[in-house]
Amino acid sequence: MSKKKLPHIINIKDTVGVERYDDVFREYVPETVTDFKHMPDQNGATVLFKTASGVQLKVCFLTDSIVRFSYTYQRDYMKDPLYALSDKAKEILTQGNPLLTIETKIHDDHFTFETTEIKVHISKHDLKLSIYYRENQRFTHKIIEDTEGVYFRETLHKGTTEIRCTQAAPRGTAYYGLGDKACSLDLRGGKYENWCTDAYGFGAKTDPLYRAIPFFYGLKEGAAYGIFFDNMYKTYFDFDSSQKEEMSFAAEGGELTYYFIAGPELLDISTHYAWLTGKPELPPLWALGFHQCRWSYFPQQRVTEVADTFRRLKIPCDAIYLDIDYMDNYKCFTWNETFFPQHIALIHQLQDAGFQTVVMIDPGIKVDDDYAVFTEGVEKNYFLTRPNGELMIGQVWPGDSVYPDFTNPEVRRWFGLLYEKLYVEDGVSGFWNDMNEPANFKVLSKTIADDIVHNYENIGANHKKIHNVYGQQMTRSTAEGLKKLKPEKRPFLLTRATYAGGQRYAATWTGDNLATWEHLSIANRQVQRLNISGFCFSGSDIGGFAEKTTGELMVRWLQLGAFHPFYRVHSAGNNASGDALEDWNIVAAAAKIDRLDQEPWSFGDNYTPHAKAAIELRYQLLPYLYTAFWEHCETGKPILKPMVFYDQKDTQLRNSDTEFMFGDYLLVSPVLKKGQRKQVIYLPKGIWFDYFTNERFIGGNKIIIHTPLSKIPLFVKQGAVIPLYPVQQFVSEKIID
Ligand code: MIG
Repeated sequence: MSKKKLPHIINIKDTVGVERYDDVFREYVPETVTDFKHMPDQNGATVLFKTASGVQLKVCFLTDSIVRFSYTYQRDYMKDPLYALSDKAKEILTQGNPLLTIETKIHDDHFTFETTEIKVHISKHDLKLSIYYRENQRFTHKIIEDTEGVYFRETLHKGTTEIRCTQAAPRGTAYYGLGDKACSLDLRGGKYENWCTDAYGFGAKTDPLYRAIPFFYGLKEGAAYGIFFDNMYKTYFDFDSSQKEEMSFAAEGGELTYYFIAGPELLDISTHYAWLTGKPELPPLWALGFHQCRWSYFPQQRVTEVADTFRRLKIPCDAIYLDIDYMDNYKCFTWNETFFPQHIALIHQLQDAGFQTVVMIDPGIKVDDDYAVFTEGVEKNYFLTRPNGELMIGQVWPGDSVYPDFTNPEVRRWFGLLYEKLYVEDGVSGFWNDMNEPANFKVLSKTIADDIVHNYENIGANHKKIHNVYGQQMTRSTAEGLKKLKPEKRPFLLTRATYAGGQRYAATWTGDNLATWEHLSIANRQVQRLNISGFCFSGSDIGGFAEKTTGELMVRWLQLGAFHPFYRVHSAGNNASGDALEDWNIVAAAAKIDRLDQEPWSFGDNYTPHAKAAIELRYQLLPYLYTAFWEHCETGKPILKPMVFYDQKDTQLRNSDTEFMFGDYLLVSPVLKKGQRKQVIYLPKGIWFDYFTNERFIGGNKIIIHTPLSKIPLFVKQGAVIPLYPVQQFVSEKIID
């Protein structure tokens, strides 16, 4: 009799006798409720359920519109520091919300909990839940519903390997959010992953990308809800890819914790989400001006030349960036004295001409016994180690490199103060944290290993758990350090990787895109999506990072970028991705033939005036943008809004991702195609005026607008007051804020 061949990992239920296996898994789902209690002192806002299978659920109402569900099959809940949450939300989670009253009812086979906004219905048989909105006063409008509900899988060797929650995805429901995804606006029908990745040269279908923002909106028949799945592990979202009218969110470990956020307005969900995960501080006004960047401007005469050209051509600009080549051998916090022999004089000279200097700081610290950041960090145990205690050495720009453990509070303090010389003595105004996914060359995973050890606020965790927050905690360290070094200043910080809540610390850009027309559309979608995912202060590399751009593409991109809160030209020039380090000589040789300049004037007289006009428009609109940004900081309302956020009942807007609202009153319709000189635009309800000609249009209709290269279609909503500034060459040239 031949023995049945078993898979490597089998269900513990299928094991027999003394037979042994590579690994064995078991599954947990909630079963009948065996115990139910209100946690003391929280107005009935936190309740704990235990079930026969050992799975428990803690439900906590934070506000009338935000409720947290947390399931575990372990005996106790983890004491996670909750990196995503705002201080206020954390306080309420531990101390309760004194303003909240919850009405609890125990029925034969279920429990119900009511706030002013929602009713939560939980089954006594299997903890499956559904949530209702009011409809004519009564809670009869079901907005979400567990189908399979909650599931956990663990193996004897690995512990938790999968957690998942499956809910209904009724036909007609659209899904939005998830941060920086490059695909079309409505996520329905797709599967997505969150795992911060150095995604050089990504495309519309590349996933995962640089950021992990596990927050989405669902919109069905005009009513919306939000779910923030606060799990730092690699997370997966499936919005009915198999067309069974089911959606799920899953992760490779941890507890199953998510926040349900009530609408029914999409915009209310945005503001509730911002309350939950925090809002940024208002940036300094110069940070909303135009920024010029390249990999890299050096030596220092080249920087002066670029700055002088802006002023000579009268093209407004507020910031110039120094990419990695300002450093000595890619050592963070040092200067290359050959390229920048008088860097302090340079920075002052730039400042006198109205330019702020922004420089890059990477997490990879060069292994070098003559480099104090390395030796001090080693001595104090500040760098990541392997499980056996060995220092973890990776490969990034400096070659052999170590990585600070930003989940250690002491390391965060130390690293944050390393900026002192650059920020306080040298006069650098802003910083740029790159490569903080964290990136690691040479290996297929592009990052460091799952078993690398982190301090994690003295709780301890491996990299598998920390990966998605590494960049976020780096920006926390930087932002807190800058704040300490100059408490009177609002710092400017830009980051590539981050996690939900990271908007409290840094602006973000979409990473290494390409100089193609498709990427112009991608940038348009990504920045809208980042705005509704908490990250308003975002933008793309204008003109495209890799490959050679054209004058027309550059102009169209500068026109779109004028409406992106972060407005920066950046390009790789003739540099190559880290993977191509071996080809360095070839790349250097190519650079001599064509430097691939990407300044607003680099494409000749047919284009420079249009490039300049786009930047001038931005400077005129600065008080309008600053006001919208201030409102965002106060209320959490996004600055850019996909059109469906303008009128969520208008089904024509459901998957519309060309036009968007800039603030509350301006509708922008960027030109995204080569040679396009006419654009068909669907204007939603309301009365609209062409910003440039004052022509009046009635919404609810398609219109056709001529789009010569000089024009980006822009419409003002009736009744709006748009504050404008005169054109300035930098933000405080004529008007002192
Ligand atoms: O491996 O610092 O996304 O903006 O110019 C490439 C060089 C490292 C990647 C960033 C890009 C930056 C480049 N960096």
